[in-house]
Amino acid sequence: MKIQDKEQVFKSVCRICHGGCGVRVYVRDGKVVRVKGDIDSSMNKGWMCVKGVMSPEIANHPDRLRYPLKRKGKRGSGKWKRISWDEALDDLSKKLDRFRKESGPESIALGQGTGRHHYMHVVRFANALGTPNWYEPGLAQCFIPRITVSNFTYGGFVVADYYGDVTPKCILFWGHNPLVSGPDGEIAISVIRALDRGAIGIAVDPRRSETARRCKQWLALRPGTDAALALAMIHVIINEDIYDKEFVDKWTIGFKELREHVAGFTPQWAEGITWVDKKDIIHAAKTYALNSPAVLEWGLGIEQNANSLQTVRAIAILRAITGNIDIPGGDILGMNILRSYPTLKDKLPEGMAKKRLGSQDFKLLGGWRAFMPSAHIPALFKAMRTGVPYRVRALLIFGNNPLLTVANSKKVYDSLKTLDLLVVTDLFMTPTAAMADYVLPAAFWTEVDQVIGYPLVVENMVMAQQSINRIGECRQDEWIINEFARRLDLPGSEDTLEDVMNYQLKPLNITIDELRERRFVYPPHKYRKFERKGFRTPSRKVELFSKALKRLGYDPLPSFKEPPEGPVSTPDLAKEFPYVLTTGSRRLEYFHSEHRQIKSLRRRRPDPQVEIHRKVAKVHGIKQGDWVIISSPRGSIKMRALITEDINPRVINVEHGWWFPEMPAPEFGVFKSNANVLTNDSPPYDNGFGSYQLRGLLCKVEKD
Ligand SMILES: Nc1nc2c(c(=O)[nH]1)N[C@H]1C(S)=C(S)[C@@H](COP(=O)(O)OP(=O)(O)OC[C@H]3O[C@@H](n4cnc5c(=O)[nH]c(N)nc54)[C@H](O)[C@@H]3O)O[C@H]1N2
Ligand SMILES: Nc1nc2c(c(=O)[nH]1)N[C@H]1C(S)=C(S)[C@@H](COP(=O)(O)OP(=O)(O)OC[C@H]3O[C@@H](n4cnc5c(=O)[nH]c(N)nc54)[C@H](O)[C@@H]3O)O[C@H]1N2
Ligand code: SF4
Ligand SMILES: [Mo]
Repeated sequence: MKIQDKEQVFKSVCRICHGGCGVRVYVRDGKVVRVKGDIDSSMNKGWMCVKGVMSPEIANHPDRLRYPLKRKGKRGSGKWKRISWDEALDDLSKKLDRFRKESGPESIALGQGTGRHHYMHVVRFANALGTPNWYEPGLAQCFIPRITVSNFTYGGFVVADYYGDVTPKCILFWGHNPLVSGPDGEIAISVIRALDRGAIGIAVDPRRSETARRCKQWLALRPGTDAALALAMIHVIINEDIYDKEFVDKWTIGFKELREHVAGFTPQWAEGITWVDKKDIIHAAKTYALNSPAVLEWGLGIEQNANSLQTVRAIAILRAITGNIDIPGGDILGMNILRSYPTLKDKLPEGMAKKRLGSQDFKLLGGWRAFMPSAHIPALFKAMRTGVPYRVRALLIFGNNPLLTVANSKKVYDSLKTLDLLVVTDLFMTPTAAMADYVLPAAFWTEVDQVIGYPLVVENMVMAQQSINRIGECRQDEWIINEFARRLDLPGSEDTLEDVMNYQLKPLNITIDELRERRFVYPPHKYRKFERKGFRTPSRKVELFSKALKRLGYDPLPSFKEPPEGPVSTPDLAKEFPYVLTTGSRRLEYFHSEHRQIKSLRRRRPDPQVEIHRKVAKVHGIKQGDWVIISSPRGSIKMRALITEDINPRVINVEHGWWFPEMPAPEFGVFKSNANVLTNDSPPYDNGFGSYQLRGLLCKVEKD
């Protein structure tokens, strides 16, 4: 056997999703040939999801971008010229320098996707470059409401405790399907183990999701009405006197105000709004309150609406009045063992924060009280199209596919067309990349170095991901950003990625080299941290009534608001579009708009699917597997019918992220089955975060 034929094994961490599955990566001739779950990893004990297992097919796919490309001919002509990294970086740095001198750094926007290794490095780049305008398509629609509300209410973000000796007795899954959409705070296997050990599951979800199928109770509510359900559950728990009195007395403020506030929010009231039977509301509230320790697994279902702040607040309060915070087997506050990423926020020039698009309107997304101030996407894309309040000339994207993942895709298309410069860094030629002037090839997870704080935001443990091999001229996004920073002589450009990782690891007293050796650091978890110094809120208690929110001009106690588009708010529209539309529930095989070109995954799920209740399918003469036209006031798309009993009969669910790599460039069928052709980016938005409705809109269906 020749020496190079030998298989080498490396230990690392899969990062196709936000997860942290410990893995063994088998490499032959510099190529990843196999990835296996690592039996020694306390996280996943050898388990992996199907995407992770298919990593070699993704890593070595013939369509992977391998070299920097520059557009030849007209934008979107699909003609490219291969260029060197030096040429790409030199050209682009000159252009960026010109834009910032001619039109100010705010005319350059940075875009990125969800929770990737380079996330905070893009924020660092924005600050160093001096632009306040960076965005991510999640944020207002994903995670920022949960993080911000947790910070205001309990002084820190919480995650379910599946890691200690105590198993939760009850798991309330609220708009979350962790058996498939793992993970933000857990991997599916942890949830499965807890359910197997007897935790009682309750699911609040218009669909009987994979997770809901494992639950004792399924509340099939009307999308977008979660706040009403949560308020009624608070009402029941207080009225039935089953709240945790000791915790409430000692560790909360505003209970009296809350009690008065929810007096009218009866299960009867909520039944009319949510379409959930009042008996089921009472039963769910009692089960959750009487089975401590309980965890509340909240997901996207509660954020993708125009009342995200108060919806998330109402649900957050449930944890507090039942005393389930930071106890073994409950929802635990983070250990936050890393030093925060050096984002160079003090380098953003004075006055720039005020120029951040949308920051004046949505203080919790873009203002000074924001967790991680970013631009409001509809405001940013509008500025591209209209030049109001100023022109946005360039957009540099690091791993985001806005044509698929931002609301109202046709408007996104019109916005991108107006740019003087569009640069996309990605693994593959996506429909968004095909519109670019320059396309840069990104590194896959086996080609990346990273310090991972896990779970997201709470950082109870730290793991190392290591670059194992290299494909073509692909480069890690942080390297690309550092090369721009060096050429533009930006602050911080002297720091290498290694320096940044070592900076993060300082509190643990280890270096990145040592972490790679040890693979992870997982200090014993400390519970009831609040008993020493209180909660990290102004009152040092859980703030059921939030004075801080009141001062910012928001309701200090949560309320329900009808979704702006829906059968109640827009009854005339509902005559033409009689069903409530929800979008985006995840599939195991795909991560958002990714993986449609990966044959082993596509084979398992070849077509986009629309979930329709059996009774509705019958009314419209739709049979299993038929192509169906789904229309909203914004447009129409086609998907195959998945006829089921596992959905509220008045609700239609469509997958998101669908494009067809096998269809002709440059569009790759981007408007054919794309959920965001149906969604709306127009006001009204949530008044704190600027969230738009991706769930709870109106639609109609007909056979194609
Ligand atoms: N209708 C509807 N729309 C939604 C949602 C919904 O539920 N419904 N969900 C929203 C949510 S929660 C989110 S978070 C967003 C996600 O939105 P995006 O982050 O835009 O989604 P992805 O398709 O995962 O990622 C975009 C691109 O990143 C590339 N990529 C992967 N890894 C890397 C890397 O390391 N470097 C670089 N440079 N590129 C990489 C992928 O190939 C892909 O083309 O979508 C949002 N859009
Ligand atoms: N395989 C895979 N895993 C992923 C992702 C992926 O694309 N693929 N994306 C990652 C990202 S960025 C995120 S944010 C997470 C999201 O993961 P989750 O938070 O689990 O989000 P979803 O699966 O989109 O939706 C969860 C459930 O909400 C239900 N739902 C829809 N509308 C409503 C509503 O109005 N109210 C309530 N209560 N429920 C509703 C849906 O039917 C669905 O079952 O997943 C992450 N993990
Ligand atoms: S859940 Fe799947 S994609 Fe996510 S880290 Fe684990 S194996 Fe990778
Ligand atoms: Mo997300």
